[in-house]
Amino acid sequence: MLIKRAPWVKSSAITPKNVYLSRRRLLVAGVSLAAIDRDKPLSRKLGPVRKSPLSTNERLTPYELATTYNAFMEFGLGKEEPAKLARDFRTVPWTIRVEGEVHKPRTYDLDAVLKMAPLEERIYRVRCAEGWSVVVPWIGFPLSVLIQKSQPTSRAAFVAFQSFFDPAQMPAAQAAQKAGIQFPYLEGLRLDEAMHPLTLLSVGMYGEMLPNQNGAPIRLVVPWKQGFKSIKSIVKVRLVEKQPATTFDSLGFGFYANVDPAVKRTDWNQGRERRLGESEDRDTLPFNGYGNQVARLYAPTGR
Ligand SMILES: Nc1nc2c(c(=O)[nH]1)N[C@H]1C(S)=C(S)[C@@H](COP(=O)(O)O)O[C@H]1N2
Ligand SMILES: [Mo]
Repeated sequence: MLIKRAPWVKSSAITPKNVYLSRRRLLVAGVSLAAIDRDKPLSRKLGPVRKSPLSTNERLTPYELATTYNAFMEFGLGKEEPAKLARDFRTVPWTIRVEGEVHKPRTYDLDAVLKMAPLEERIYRVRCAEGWSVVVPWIGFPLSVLIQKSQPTSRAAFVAFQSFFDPAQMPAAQAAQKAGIQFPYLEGLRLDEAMHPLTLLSVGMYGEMLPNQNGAPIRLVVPWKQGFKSIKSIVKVRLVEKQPATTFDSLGFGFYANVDPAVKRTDWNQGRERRLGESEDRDTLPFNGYGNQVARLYAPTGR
C-alpha cells in the first residue's frame, strides 16, 4: 500500500481496548453510546433507533478514529483537518431540496427528514479509494423513502446530489480548489442504485447526530462503492434523465465506482486496504463485500 504514514495508529488516538470492548457490549445490548459519552451534549442523541439485518457484525472502528480521520475536502485536504476546521460549521437551520424530474418537488427541513421514516442503525463497511476503510454504525433510513415521496416522473433515470458550499465557512476548500477540484461537491447514482435498500440517507452515527466532519446533518452512505460516492452535507437531490457530472468522475475515478479489487491504478492499490485502527492490510472484496445484494444491478454488462 502506498500510504506513507499511518496517523490512525497513533496510540493516543485509539480507544483503550477495555473501553472499546465495553462499548461494543453495550451496543450489542442495544444501549446507545450517547448514554455513556458524558462529554457530549445529550441533545445530540438520536432515537429510537432500530437494528437492521443489513448490518455487518464486524468490529466497529473506534469513534475517535472515525471522527478524526476524515475526507471532507471543503474543510481541507489533510485527513485530520475536517475534525478541527468543521467545528463551527453551521448546520442549523438546514434544508434539503428534492427537484427535477419529480411530480412533487419539495424543500424539507431537517426535522421533516428526521420524521420521514423510522431510524435504523446500519453497521456498514465503507472503503475510500485511497485504501483505508471503516466500519461505522450509521443511523438513517433508505434513500428510496425520500425519492419515492417526490414521485419521480417516467423520465427520471439518475439522481444528482449536491453538497452545501460556502467559501466563507470553508476557507480551507481553497487547497482543493488549487488542485483543480470544484465545489459544490457533486455526486450521482443511477435511479436503481439510489432505490436499492442498502443505499442509506444518514443523519447520524454511533447513536448520535452526525459530527460536522462526517457530513452533518445529512449524507449518503453507499457501502458497495468507493467512499467518495457517499456525499456529505447534502442540500440538493435532483432527479435527472442523463448521467450527471460528479466531482470524482471528473477526476478520472469513473461514475459507477463500485469497489473492485481488479481495478489497477497508479496512485492507490485497489486490491488491499487498511481498516483505521488496525496494523495489517487486508484484501479488498468485490463490491466491498456486498456483491450478494448488489451484483444483480450490474449484470450482465457490469454496469
Ligand atoms: N461533500 C463531500 N463529501 C464527501 C467528501 C468530500 O470531500 N466532500 N469526501 C468523500 C470521500 S473521498 C470519502 S472516503 C468519504 C469519507 O467519509 P468519512 O470522513 O465520514 O469517513 O466521504 C465522501 N464524501
Ligand atoms: Mo475517499
